[in-house]
Amino acid sequence: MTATAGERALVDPLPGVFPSGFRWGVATAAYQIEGAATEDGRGPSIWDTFATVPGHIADGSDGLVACDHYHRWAEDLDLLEWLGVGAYRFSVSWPRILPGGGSRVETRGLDFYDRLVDGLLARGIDPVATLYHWDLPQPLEDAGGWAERDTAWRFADLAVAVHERLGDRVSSWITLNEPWCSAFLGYASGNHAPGRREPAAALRATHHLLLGHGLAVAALREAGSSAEVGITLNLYPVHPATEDASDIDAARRLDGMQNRIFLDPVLRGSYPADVLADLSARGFGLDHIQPGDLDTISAPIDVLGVNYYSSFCVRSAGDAAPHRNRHASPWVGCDDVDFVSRHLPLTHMDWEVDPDGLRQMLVRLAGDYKTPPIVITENGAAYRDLPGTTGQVDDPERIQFVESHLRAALAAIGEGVPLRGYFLWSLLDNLEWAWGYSRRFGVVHVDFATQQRTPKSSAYRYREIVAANGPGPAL
Ligand code: IFM
Repeated sequence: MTATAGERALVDPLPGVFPSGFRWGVATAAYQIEGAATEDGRGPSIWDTFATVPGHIADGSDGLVACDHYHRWAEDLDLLEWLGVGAYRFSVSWPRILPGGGSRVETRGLDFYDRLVDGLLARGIDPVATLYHWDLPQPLEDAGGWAERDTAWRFADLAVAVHERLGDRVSSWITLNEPWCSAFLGYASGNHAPGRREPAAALRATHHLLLGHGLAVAALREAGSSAEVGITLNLYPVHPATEDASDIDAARRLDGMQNRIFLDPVLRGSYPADVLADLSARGFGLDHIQPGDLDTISAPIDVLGVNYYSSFCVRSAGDAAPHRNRHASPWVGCDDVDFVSRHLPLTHMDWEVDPDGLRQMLVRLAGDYKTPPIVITENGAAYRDLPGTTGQVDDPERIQFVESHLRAALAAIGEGVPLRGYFLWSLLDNLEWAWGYSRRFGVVHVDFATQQRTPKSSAYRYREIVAANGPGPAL
């Protein structure tokens, strides 16, 4: 494909062109990088509490210091400028801004994001702010957390408080990051904070997260915001392992609980009928879904954020489900669904690398839904990156991962998908939730003993790709 006016070719060896204005960025999240967990009036979040319980975080670590970004933010913004990205996706820490979970605003918390946003703009980088990336204030969890309806309104309060301070400079808002993780890892399997294993609460949390999204969209619009607003979902194509009807049904159910339970309410204003029927058949009550909620949830959005890491191949285990009694499956009602290896290359997370799954998911979204423009708000991989003898960090697997996924994104664009941007996860090695610091996703290596940052070879390569394609203005 040859670049036309207004388009620039992705540097060799990636053939193809990204549309003019395509947005190139990197992403992070507050709890994973900020540290300074008790500074400037920040209150405890569910992750601070969760991390105190032995066994919850694989390496026994916590977010007290993390990448010390709270103090080193200027150095980190310099890295962004060096990378040449046009946008930076960060999240605001709810317990820094509303430490008690109520309406008392901690201005020192807002001051931090004020400095960050000004620092980005001074470097010519668009701030993309995520309002919730999993760090619920602990007092709200003490009152029931996302399983309680009231939490949705508290989230809208956060949106208002942040918008009041930053709304004059932030032109892109993401309400929630990956509500699947908040609801299902947090409340069903308990692998994530708050560590509850209550499937019924996970379903309530799902709905209240979605409701919170809708209320936050409304609050931003009511505040007169002309910024683009969207939600970020972690989506996975789900393939049946065989043509057997039971495997096809297993794939349908898993797809329902991973993808459609979020996509349909937001983009169609209804829960998928088959998902509701499955849940009712399994005895789950649905009375938390109240009249009018779905209208709120399906308020028009300007952008759909897609986080893509892998795809799933599943089969029905029938009565032989090996994990059924060992640990709860996060996918409520899917304890009898087994994951089948396709012997694809694995990342350090043991996630199968399937770039074409990204193309498939994007094409499906554009075909099945009336989607607004789509942005890949996260894509990346963890590998065992170690500094070499001269201090350099070579990560050829990550380069291959990113390039292959960019090719898949280009293919999707070629098939008519309105894809407008790509944010690499992540700028820095950071606290990978229940894996602690043992899994490195950054294009910049962090030595957690010294906090020294070293761009990996993938950072140099991404810089080259961005330079060849242009950072692009806001959508
Ligand atoms: O680190 C996470 C991020 O917080 C949310 N999306 C997936 C990433 C890798 O697991």
